[in-house]
Amino acid sequence: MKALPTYQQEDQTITFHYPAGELQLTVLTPEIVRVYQYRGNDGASYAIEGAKQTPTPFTLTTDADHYTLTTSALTLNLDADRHLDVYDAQGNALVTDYRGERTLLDKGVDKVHERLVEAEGHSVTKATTKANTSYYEVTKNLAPDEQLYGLGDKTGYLDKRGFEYDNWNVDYPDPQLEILPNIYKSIPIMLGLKNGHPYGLFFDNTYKSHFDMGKESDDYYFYSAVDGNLDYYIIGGSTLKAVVTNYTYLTGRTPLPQKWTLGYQQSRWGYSASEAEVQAIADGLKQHDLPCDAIHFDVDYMRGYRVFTWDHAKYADPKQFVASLRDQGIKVIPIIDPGVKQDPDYDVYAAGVKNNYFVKTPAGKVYINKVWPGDSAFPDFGRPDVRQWWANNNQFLTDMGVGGVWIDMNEPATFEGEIPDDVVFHDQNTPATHKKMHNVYGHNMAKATYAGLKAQQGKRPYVITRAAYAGTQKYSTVWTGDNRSMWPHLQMMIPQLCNLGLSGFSFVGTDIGGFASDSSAELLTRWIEAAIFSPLLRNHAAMGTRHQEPWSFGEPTLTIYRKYLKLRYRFIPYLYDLFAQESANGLPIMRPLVLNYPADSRVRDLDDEFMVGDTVLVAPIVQKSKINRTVYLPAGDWIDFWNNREYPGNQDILVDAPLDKLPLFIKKDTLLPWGQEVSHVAATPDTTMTFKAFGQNARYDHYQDNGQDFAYENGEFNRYTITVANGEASVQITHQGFAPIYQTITIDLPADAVTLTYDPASHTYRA
Ligand code: MIG
Repeated sequence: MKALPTYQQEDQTITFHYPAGELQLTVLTPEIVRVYQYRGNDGASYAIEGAKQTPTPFTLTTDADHYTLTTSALTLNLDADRHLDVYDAQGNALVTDYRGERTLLDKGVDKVHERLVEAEGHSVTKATTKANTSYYEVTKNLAPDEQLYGLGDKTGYLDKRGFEYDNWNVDYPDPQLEILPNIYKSIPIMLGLKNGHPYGLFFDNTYKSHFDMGKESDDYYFYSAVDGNLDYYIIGGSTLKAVVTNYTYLTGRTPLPQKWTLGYQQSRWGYSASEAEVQAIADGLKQHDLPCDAIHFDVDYMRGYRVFTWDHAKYADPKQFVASLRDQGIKVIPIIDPGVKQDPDYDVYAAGVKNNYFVKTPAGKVYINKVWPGDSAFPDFGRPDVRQWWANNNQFLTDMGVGGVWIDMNEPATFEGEIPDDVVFHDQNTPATHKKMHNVYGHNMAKATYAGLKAQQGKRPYVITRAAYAGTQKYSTVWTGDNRSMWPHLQMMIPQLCNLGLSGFSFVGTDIGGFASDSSAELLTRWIEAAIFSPLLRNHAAMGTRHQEPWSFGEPTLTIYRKYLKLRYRFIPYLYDLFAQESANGLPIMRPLVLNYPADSRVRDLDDEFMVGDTVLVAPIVQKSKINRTVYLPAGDWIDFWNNREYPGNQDILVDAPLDKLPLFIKKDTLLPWGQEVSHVAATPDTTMTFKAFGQNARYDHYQDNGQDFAYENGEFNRYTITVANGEASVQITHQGFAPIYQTITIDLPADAVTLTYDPASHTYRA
């Protein structure tokens, strides 16, 4: 038997001295343990900020052939061969090292044929071998009953098992189908259910890395990286929800957004080419009675695509125009790209050159590649001073009165080939490479933008980014980039947004109607229905595609679209409540059924239904020409939102869904806040709130604040508990800190409605 390595313990970190190198285990909390091996890479995490280690009791014991580290939630066995096996407190295996050799896939192709097939233009998926792609590998056992989730924005299905993915932020023009290994974001958190037991694994390495989620073999999954330290976190928790809460404890949570950001947003690449075109869209929305809170300005508003400029040839007085839209209830969200046009007469470029703010070639010249403005330089966002400069540049936009900033192309994407690996970027203040900093480029740009908006606006910053790394959720919302107007992309929206949610990204959305290619009346209709609960609700399309504004296809599209936008505004107080909870527990707004019902094997790979919070179940039509579908209802009783019909759960039901119907179910004994019918989210606080009861017994916690700034951090908010017991309604104020408290609260019961009035003397609500 091999001898166990010696070890040293310092506080909650134990360093094991293996002949092949040291391995460290650090107990951060009872449910989070870090596994670390220094491999020459210095620098701190971009995903994790601040000290996350809490004083945690644990024991370390020595058995004949392994050490055992035990916390109240996890048991880790580490043997003489560095194999690590992790169990939950009940002894169920969660994450255990695979002992065998990898069995490389045999595709049955000899070298001669491989060359022929490739010459004809087909790609041959080769086995990933140790030699060509990986610097190290972490290979874990797969159980026959094991599902894998998370991984951020990857294409495909809810259960990632059977697929492989890369972590390297890219802007591919190809349709984002399930065979694409990577798109814009790298969020290397995977969650698993092994024989029903939940766990998370977070690989904190910014270098290019690879996940094989049991594609190569049914017996194992593996993670490999081209460089970087071995640095991963084993995350336990008694439920899948607890794992998500623990992961977001580590990497952070989406902060409470401004309330209006939950409103509808209209966009198209091209609108902002003139004031008149934008005004026509605002007029169209108003004329067609479509509620809306924002219009996005794509690259056309700038002067020759120079960031932080506004083309005065197209806009007589941009500031005044932005103000006028604001008066019409519409906020402006301009786009900003990282590439700064190479033009010595342009102040942003000149300042960047003068202060050495741009990334450089190894020879020390400003690195230039082409993007929208032509030859451009790229800010070195890893550096704190560059982030501060970029934050300050946003003053140009905030002075204009914009509502938020949309950041794009920040993978970074370039037109003339990828930036070479060795271009000099900085990791904070230390020289590093593109190879190391690529995957956190968008993250750092988002962080800088957030800081600028926060300082300049004093409001909760609204940033929307395309590229991201784990932890970017603290600074920005995300959209899923350039999808297409095709049914597979509507289908993919559900698992993609659900997996983003499980990966810590709660404020997410897709381009409704599809970005590239031409939309159609039916596709747009089904898309707005399916997306109506996605936190980020934006219709966006590429220049040159068929118009897909809600009125573009005439009737019945317009009427149906309007019906769902109005429904969305009714649900905004609910979504806002979910964000108030999310900022404390990290649980996503839009979520797969498996998060709420992990014990139900029927929902572990369900791709065409999702839930909003714990009580709203959505089963959209995502296939062309369908007018009905089966809906799986999990445990409990369910009420059809449209006709109040009740169904027991644990069964599939067949539901009619003609073009204007989104199948929607509410769990029995639920209360939901029900917003007013408005055209824009009000800037003034509501004086009244309605709650709709589904069933005779329910309880609901509701949150209210000014919906805009950070005053809530000083206690300026109200919390209410609404209770319906045997059909009797009552309201308790559980926190009172926001002066404009509701004057009346109405509870819509199945049979009648009750209105309670606030009594300032007793701080209570009375009939
Ligand atoms: O190369 O700014 O994903 O939303 O409309 C295209 C133009 C650059 C890509 C974004 C898309 C945006 C477009 N941009």
